[in-house]
Amino acid sequence: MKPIDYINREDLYGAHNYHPLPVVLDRGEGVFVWDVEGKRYYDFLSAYSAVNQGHCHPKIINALVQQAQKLTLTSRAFYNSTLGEYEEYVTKYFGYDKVLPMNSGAEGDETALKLCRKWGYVKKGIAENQAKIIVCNGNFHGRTITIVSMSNDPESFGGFGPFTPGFIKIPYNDIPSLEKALEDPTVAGFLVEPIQGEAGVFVPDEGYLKKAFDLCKAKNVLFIADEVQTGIARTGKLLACDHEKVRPDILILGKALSGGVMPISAVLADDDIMLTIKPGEHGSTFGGNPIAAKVAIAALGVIKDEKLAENAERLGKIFRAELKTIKSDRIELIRGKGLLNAVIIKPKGNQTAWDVCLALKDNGLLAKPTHDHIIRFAPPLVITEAQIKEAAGIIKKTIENM
Ligand code: IF1
Repeated sequence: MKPIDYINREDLYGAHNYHPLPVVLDRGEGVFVWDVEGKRYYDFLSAYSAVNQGHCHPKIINALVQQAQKLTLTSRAFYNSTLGEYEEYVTKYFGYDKVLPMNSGAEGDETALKLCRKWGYVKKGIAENQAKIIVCNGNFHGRTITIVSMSNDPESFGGFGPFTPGFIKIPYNDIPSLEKALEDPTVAGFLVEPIQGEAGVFVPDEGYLKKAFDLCKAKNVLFIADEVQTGIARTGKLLACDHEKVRPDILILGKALSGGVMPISAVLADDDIMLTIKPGEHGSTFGGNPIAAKVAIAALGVIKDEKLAENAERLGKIFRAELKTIKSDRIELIRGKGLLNAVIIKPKGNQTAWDVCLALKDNGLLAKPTHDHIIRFAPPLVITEAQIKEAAGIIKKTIENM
């Protein structure tokens, strides 16, 4: 089969809810992926930051295989020998009393929303069905009906109404708007991405998260951080909130919690919040399954053992400095934190960021455009200094030649 045959088969039998770059991947190891013809690429998407630990990390794959041969799923109708081990590990790792395990990032966000509302009624005393949650324009929290109800991007919500009520939308990175929204006594929570990923790696002003957190505290409102994409070492700290020493009341994790091996998400909170949800009120068939438990322990272990937060912090600085040496009028702005970066491309004729990504692919580096004019660069965090310099060289050569 040729690459085009794989592409046509997906096109014929799969729903058309994606428009992938025309490359057919077959194998991955560390920072590299290979296509079906054996060509090697730097992976500068890392499956949207799920593969922070690198493709097929041997320690994570070993945990997966070992557990898969022993016990895969019990459901939560019974106790098992792995869930408690994971719950103890992950709560101590991030410093929370409790964890609620789910699968996808969207489920993590949905869980956090339910938890926040429940806390609002049980602890804050908000009248039944009145709880509101403040969200930010430009957000991306997933694809469910409730989550797209929070979105102001027509591509996400258009055609999918009616929507879930109970959200107040304010501009991101705007403290006065938050202050105003917080005047409503029925507000239970503020949900925020510490850096907006889908919006094009939009980094808020320094101090925004801390000020927002303090304002929430003053109004007895829960600060909920969606660190599904920014968390687990991606931005140069374990959590992006750590840059401002903010400890979210509710923390949502996903993606790299499994190192890209399977869908694993988690919501972390202290007892005062988490224990407002009682038996039977929330759950998931697969959430916290034995394979996920072992995989997540291994994936988090790799982050610490290989000092991936430190690596992301150091190499992120080198990467942005290298990109700034690109001599091209096509580059409008380079921004990011750690190894979550984006380049804003000025359109030239009818050439867009998509065309730049096609040229990068031809030169052996995979990245994905977002919003026509932004390219996200987020390699696995196991990348070395020599590799990041070589990759930056590919980007430089590609853009300068366009
Ligand atoms: C797709 C973007 C990235 C997320 C945050 C929750 C979720 C995501 C902050 C939901 C998911 C994804 C999903 C992916 C594209 C992608 C993405 F471009 F859309 F914004 F990563 F940058 N919170 N992000 O970023 O997690 O349910 O998917 O596990 O194809 O939709 P999920």
